[in-house]
This record gives sequence, C-alpha cells and structure tokens, in this order.
Amino acid sequence: MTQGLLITVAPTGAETAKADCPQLPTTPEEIAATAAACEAAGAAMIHLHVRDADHAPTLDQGLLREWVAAVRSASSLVVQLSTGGSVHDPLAERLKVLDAEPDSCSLTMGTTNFGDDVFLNPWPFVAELYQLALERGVAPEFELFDLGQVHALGRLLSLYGPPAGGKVHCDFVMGVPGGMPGTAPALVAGVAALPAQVTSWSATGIGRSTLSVAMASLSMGGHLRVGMEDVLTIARGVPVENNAQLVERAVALGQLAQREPMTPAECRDLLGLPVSGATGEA
Ligand code: KMH
Ligand code: ZN
Repeated sequence: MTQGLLITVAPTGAETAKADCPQLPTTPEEIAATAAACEAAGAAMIHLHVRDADHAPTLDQGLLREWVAAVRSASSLVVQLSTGGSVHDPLAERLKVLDAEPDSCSLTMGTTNFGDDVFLNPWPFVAELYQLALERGVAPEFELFDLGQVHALGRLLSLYGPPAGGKVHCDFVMGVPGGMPGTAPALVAGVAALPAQVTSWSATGIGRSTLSVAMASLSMGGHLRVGMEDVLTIARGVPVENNAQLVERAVALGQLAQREPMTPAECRDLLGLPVSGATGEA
C-alpha cells in the first residue's frame, strides 16, 4: 500500500507585498478562490496568514474569522491559522489567533533570526500557546526552523504530553536566512533528531531550496508544504502564476514517488482531528 501524501498550501505569508506580486491572494475573495483551486489540484490543508484592506498582514480577529469562513465556504481544506504572523506582531495578539477557531495552528518551537529581523518565540510563549491549543482542541503543527527547535519539541512534549488527538505533526521550514539550510543533509539530521512521539512530518524549502527540500522529503517518506509564502518562482526567473500551480507540481513530484495526495478527511485523521468536525465536510 502506498503512503498518502499530505500537501499543505501556504498561499500568502506575511512577507511579500501585493504591490510586488499582484497574483498573491490577499482578500477574502481571492483566498476563497485559491482554496477551491488548490483543493481541486490536490492540497488537503491551507496555512493562512491574513491581510487587511490595504493588503498588509494583520491579526485582526474579525478578519481572521472572515478568512476562515471564506476558506470553509469554498473548500473542505483543513484550516491552519498562522500564529507566527509577521515579525512585527506582538506575542499577546499571536496567542489570540486561536479565538478564530481554526482546525490547526502553526506553533514555532523557538526564536529564529529571520533575514535582518527576529522571529520571536520565547519558551514561555511556546508553552502557553501549546497549552491553549490543548485546551481548545486545535491541532498544532510544530514549525521547526533549526535543529535546536527539534530538541525543544521533545522537551515540550515530555512536559505537557501529546495533543488531544494523540497525533504529533511537525513541519521543517528550511532555507530561511538565519535558520537551517534547505538541503538534504539538514533534513536528514532533523528527521533523525525528531522525538519518538512525532507521528508525521512535512517539509518546505524557502526560495530556491524548494525543489531540493521537496525531493528530499519525498525520498524519506515525508509530506510537503508548498505555496507563495515560501517561493515566488516556478523556475529560475519565472514567476509563479498562482498557488495551484505549485500544488500541481507537488502532486506530480509525489506521483513520481508513488504517493497519492491525501484528502482533507485523511489529513484530519493524520492530525488527530474529528473527521466530521469541519464545515463543508460530510
Ligand atoms: N512570517 C514568519 C515571521 C508561521 O506562520 O507560524 C513566521 C511564519 C511562521 O510564517
Ligand atoms: Zn507562515
């Protein structure tokens, strides 16, 4: 039996300006259309960063809820809200993201230099966010930007136990200037260091590391995250047209590895979420 392939799409992020990339989805209407197209292409989960009317990153509670509703009305995708936000978002606002009732949330396991900025994730914040996710039944996806964060995940799980559904899913985010490189040896080291409680993992490579990380992940039985949060070119000098194009490429890579895309219901099972819990799912 072949192992299914979870494809998560991260369509927007917090770093790219709409003015620099008009095809970046930054409105509820564009995110709904993106969700539908990416689900049709083979994605099962969406990692969302929300933008305001000026296309700027925001953690406004009303907009978070509006974007979650937009995705749920247009698709069955598992909705993961970013709690990372932008490097400028205060920790207190990042904790409130869970009030918007996503299925899943990102949870970064430590502070990382992020280009010229700092992506702040002090231990007390990580622990509080995890306990909040446990209380709310939100499935965390542990984001791992470097090897130290892989070890921090083991510490978190031994202190507070696994998520409510018993599944531990994490995602290697590689190639960020300041984090681990987007290379096969780095991924091999990261996977070797995963705590025993981890039940599934995916990987994404930023920028030009996207393909090498995707192929390394597939070769090790991992899952994939793709999307315009992480890469804006489909080949050197060729801009991505839309997020579905990146999902289609991930599906094609998976098929070469004899991995068929997971459905959103299969993704819910992978994350330990109730399978019938999502709006829009039978
Ligand atoms: N935008 C980055 C500073 C996450 O979504 O949780 C953080 C980030 C991670 O993208
Ligand atoms: Zn993100």
